[in-house]
Amino acid sequence: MSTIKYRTCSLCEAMCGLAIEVNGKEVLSVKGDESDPFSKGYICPKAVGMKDIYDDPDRLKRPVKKVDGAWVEISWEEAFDEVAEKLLSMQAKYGPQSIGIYSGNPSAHNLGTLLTIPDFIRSLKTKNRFSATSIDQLPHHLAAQYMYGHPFMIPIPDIDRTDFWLIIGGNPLVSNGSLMTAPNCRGKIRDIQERGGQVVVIDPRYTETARKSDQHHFVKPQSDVWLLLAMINYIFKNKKVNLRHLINLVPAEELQALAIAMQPYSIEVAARKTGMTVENITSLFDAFLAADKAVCYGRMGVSVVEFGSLSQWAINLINLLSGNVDRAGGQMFTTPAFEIIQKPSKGKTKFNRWQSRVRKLPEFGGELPCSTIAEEIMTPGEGQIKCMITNAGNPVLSTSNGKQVGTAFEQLEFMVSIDIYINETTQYADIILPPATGLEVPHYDTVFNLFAIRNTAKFSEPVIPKEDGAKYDYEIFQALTKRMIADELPTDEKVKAKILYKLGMKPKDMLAFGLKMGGQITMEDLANHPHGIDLGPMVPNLIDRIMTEDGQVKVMAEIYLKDLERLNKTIDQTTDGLVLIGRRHLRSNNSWMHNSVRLVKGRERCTLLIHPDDANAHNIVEGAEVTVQSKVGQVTLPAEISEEIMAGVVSIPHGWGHKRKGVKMAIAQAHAGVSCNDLTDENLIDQLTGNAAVNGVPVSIANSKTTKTEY
Ligand SMILES: Nc1nc2c(c(=O)[nH]1)N[C@H]1C(S)=C(S)[C@@H](COP(=O)(O)OP(=O)(O)OC[C@H]3O[C@@H](n4cnc5c(=O)[nH]c(N)nc54)[C@H](O)[C@@H]3O)O[C@H]1N2
Ligand SMILES: Nc1nc2c(c(=O)[nH]1)N[C@H]1C(S)=C(S)[C@@H](COP(=O)(O)OP(=O)(O)OC[C@H]3O[C@@H](n4cnc5c(=O)[nH]c(N)nc54)[C@H](O)[C@@H]3O)O[C@H]1N2
Ligand code: SF4
Ligand SMILES: [Mo]
Repeated sequence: MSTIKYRTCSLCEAMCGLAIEVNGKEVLSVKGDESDPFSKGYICPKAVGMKDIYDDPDRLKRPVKKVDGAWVEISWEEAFDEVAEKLLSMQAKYGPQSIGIYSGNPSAHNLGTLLTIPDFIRSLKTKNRFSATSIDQLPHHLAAQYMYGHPFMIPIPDIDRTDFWLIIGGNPLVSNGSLMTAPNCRGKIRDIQERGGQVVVIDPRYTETARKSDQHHFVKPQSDVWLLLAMINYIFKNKKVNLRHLINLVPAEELQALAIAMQPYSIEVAARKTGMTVENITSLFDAFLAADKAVCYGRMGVSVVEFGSLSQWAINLINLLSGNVDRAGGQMFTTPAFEIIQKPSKGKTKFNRWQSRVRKLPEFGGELPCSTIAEEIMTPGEGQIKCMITNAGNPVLSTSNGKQVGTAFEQLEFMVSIDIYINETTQYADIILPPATGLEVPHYDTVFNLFAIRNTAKFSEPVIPKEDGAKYDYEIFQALTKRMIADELPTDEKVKAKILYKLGMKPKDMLAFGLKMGGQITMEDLANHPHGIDLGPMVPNLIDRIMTEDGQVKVMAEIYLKDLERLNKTIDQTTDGLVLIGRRHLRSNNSWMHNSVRLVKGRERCTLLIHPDDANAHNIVEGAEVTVQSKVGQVTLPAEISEEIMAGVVSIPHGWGHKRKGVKMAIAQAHAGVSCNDLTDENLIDQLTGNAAVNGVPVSIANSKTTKTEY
């Protein structure tokens, strides 16, 4: 007999409610949960991918070890013992820095991982910690840290109540929002328009979101920062600063200094850099400032670029100065039931406390930029990484110059991956520890509720019990941590028992504790509401919550002023050749969901999107196999000629490139595509944070053939 179970989708940030029909261990259907107070029945095509992952014959269920080049199954105990033994011997032989760890995107969607991985990482004692954060959103964390006092105090656009939504370098119709958890962005845009508001998109591509917006402007990649700074200057020049209730939080002398610092950034310069006209820029600024409630939102197109930090700082400032922070319809701060923001101890800015060994890039939140992984493995000397752990990440496809990362992994003495597949990254591991995943895992979003446009809460029990002998991610981390610290435990039996008790706690119990501390809801409330609980819209709270040392919003910081100097040096810089940007597709999720037939079927998606003028200039015809080259590598893929991309810009989606020796994902390999990160350059970064710059990479066309070639 079949039953319906309710669960939050854990694939992207949108937290859609799913209604899943199961019969025992069989998944019959995946639909949207109409009663979910947040997503109200909305889902995207990826949701059904949850079933495909569950059913995937290529998914690993037991630990595997590489023996003479072949994978053999081993027991969990053997795997844990061997991994811990190897890690401890590395620590002893080369010192703790010899271990590197990279955590990928699904970690942020995994309650167990989030609550247990910190202990494991501490047990490694290494500073060589990396994650996908530094090829994604470091600029947002830096701006939150400097302006509001905590890296997670990222202000969220209140698109449910805004009248004017300015979207710069984001494609929420496809991505369903990022650092803005908002299911059904299509519906949200329609709602804004129906209440008389406007949506404006600024993007080098006429995107799916742009098509539904009221206005779209093409903009040259990497140039937005000039537009954003010009807007701040325009606000000052036209005396439009309106801090409303936050007036006492912003020191007047800082505002004055900011106004002076912004003076060089004119609309004329912005027009020259972006390719927009002076008239279009001026009317855009005027329309934004005339709206009662407006919000400027920028995502990957202004985060993973060379001036990502300045851009995200500027976006926060535009919202603040125009009176749109901590107010309905502007940028607001969430109050999740499980609060992960703790007041930082005074003066403890977790930024640049140490630097990477080779390139001296700054640490942020205890992590180093992932653009440094390969060099930290391949450059000999004290502190060289000799052993790597990857967890829920695929850096060979997802980080800059990924091919080089693969080459580096080949040189390691030992590598272990906690992952469900033998893919482009984990193929280099000596041991893979595969957790139960997706529908088999209990779920609560501790991270994405923090970024959600409305406060809600939902706990889901596993839809299907994990198989006998399978382990959750958290069980893997706990088993490894216990082994790592076994010899360091105190002799006092009572203290020892306490430490071990804490290390063995179930995520559900930790969640219960966290909710109790938050004081909004209990586990019992959650159990009584399988569709989720609505906790209402975001509310103004900044005056009470601000976490800077002096309780003031910091609009000026030395680090940004210094970075303006770096920007100013590029004022006369022009690009002659083509520049590469990325794109996402509704049926793709970064690099790891291409092993589902229904998600990869249809027209080839890993194409080189190129403008007709550029295609003509290079004698490229539709479908021709084009070899694109950058400073670090080349790829060959079919051309898709379209005016939806700006002239001078080409686009390749990331997350493809599955045809590599050693990968064991049959469907993905049959729809392989190429990896755009074989073109992105690990030296192209946002210098301030070390965040990768994968949008705006200079490339050239090396070759084009009209006949299709195999790759
Ligand atoms: N050029 C370019 N590069 C980009 C981007 C871009 O826009 N352009 N985007 C960047 C962004 S925003 C991100 S977030 C990163 C993502 O980069 P990564 O996080 O490195 O890559 P993913 O593709 O998310 O890989 C997820 C991995 O987790 C595994 N996995 C899935 N479920 C589970 C689970 O339950 N447990 C465990 N242990 N493993 C699991 C999958 O098999 C896969 O190996 O890519 C970045 N790279
Ligand atoms: N379907 C699907 N959904 C996803 C994901 C996925 O892989 N697939 N990944 C998830 C993850 S991990 C993340 S972080 C989010 C990302 O969410 P988004 O940021 O909304 O997604 P992107 O498609 O990367 O959008 C970036 C946009 O910036 C534009 N762009 C590129 N360079 C520039 C530039 O220099 N200036 C401007 N103004 N625009 C530029 C691109 O054309 C693109 O439209 O999506 C999440 N949701
Ligand atoms: S939008 Fe994201 S959360 Fe919603 S169903 Fe699709 S993948 Fe899942
Ligand atoms: Mo991301």
